[in-house]
Amino acid sequence: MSEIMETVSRELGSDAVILSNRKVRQKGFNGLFSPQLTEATVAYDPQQTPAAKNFASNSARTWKPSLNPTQPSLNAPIPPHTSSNAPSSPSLPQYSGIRASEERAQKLLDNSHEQFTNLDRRISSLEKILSEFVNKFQYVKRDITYEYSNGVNELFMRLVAQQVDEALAHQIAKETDQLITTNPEVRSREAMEHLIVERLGPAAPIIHKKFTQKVVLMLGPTGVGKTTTIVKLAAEFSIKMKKRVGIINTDTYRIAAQEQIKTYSDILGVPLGAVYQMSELEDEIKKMADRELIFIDIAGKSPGDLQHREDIEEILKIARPEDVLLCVSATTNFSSMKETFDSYSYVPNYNILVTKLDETKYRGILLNICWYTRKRLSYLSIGQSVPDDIAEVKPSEIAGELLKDRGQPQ
Ligand SMILES: Nc1nc2c(ncn2[C@@H]2O[C@H](COP(=O)(O)OP(=O)(O)OP(=O)(O)O)[C@@H](O)[C@H]2O)c(=O)[nH]1
Ligand SMILES: [Mg+2]
Repeated sequence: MSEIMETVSRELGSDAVILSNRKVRQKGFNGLFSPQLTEATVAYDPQQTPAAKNFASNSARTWKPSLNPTQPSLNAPIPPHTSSNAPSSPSLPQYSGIRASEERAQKLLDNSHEQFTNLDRRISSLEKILSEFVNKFQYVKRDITYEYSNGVNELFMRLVAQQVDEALAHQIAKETDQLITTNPEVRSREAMEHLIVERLGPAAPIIHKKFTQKVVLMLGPTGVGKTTTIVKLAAEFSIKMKKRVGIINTDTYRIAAQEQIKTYSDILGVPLGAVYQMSELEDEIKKMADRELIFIDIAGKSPGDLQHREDIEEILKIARPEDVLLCVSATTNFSSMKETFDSYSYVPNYNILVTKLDETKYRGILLNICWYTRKRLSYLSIGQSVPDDIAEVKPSEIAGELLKDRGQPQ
């Protein structure tokens, strides 16, 4: 090493730096018998060694001095780059090395570090963009793997865009494919519409038979629109269908709730019974012996509330409602809605009334509900206006809405 240092200093100037060194053997058979060599990589500033300027454009090279320091070019593996303009010095040995002073090397290192950091940043941002892109088109990719035929793909996309559960949309698309394969005369849209209508099942509005009394119980989570819907239905049956209607309110511990339903029943001219304790329910029903339709309203509570469940079970036992309507809001996401349905599983039989459809443009939730619960839809509430904003369920219209061409998905 001391020989090398001496040679480097002499040949390349005192600023030259030895970057690394290692023991090597001469290549080939002779190398087995020759002594070990030391290979050094040296950096120096070509500006300070004018004679070496003609090497400046070359990349890093190694210099292998021989055992004899006076012949440093003996093992130089790379011939020096020569330029007709560049001065050559016969006194300089043919060596190679990184041509930069220590500061210059440091500067280069700093620069490249900065460049790497920038590059790293740009790669990270590209990665982000790419992963967003992949996420966005994931369902398209999954869809493509199914390769539905004859425009079924397009219809499938419309279902998903309407927030039909993807698993359900696939089921329907597959069945549509099978249907049009076995019945080539049927168009894909017709086939899919048929399958949707089948899944929605027939609507289940309240049907009142003459000379009978029917009790209708309205259930559902807090604030979904139970009371408002009862008032709409009471108006529909009393004003339009000329039925004798009564309302029993069991939501009596909230003054506001009592006032709300009292105001409406006064306007409609419909008698209102109030139940403060479940033991009073039977008497209140008896008081309404002349009523053809009795609607029972209950307080909104979390469906998991045990007292609430006991109260409902008590009402079911005493009032024996022929129709139970479970009220859910279309603005609730499907996962939370499933929880609601699960928590009312103790109710033996009910139909579903969906409110607040005016607050969402998606109709997929209606199909999801029927698919998940296997229950039927009774009415749709489509606004706050009493008594107008209530509509009967028309499965073919819902299917039409779900498959409507709305142009390019956003
Ligand atoms: N946009 C819209 N609002 C509705 C609809 N139905 C009810 N509402 C509104 O929802 C709010 C709650 O309605 P309520 O009828 O008091 O709901 P509830 O289920 O009886 O509430 P609780 O008794 O507190 O559980 C009110 O502001 C209603 O006007 C509907 O179809 N669309
Ligand atoms: Mg209410």
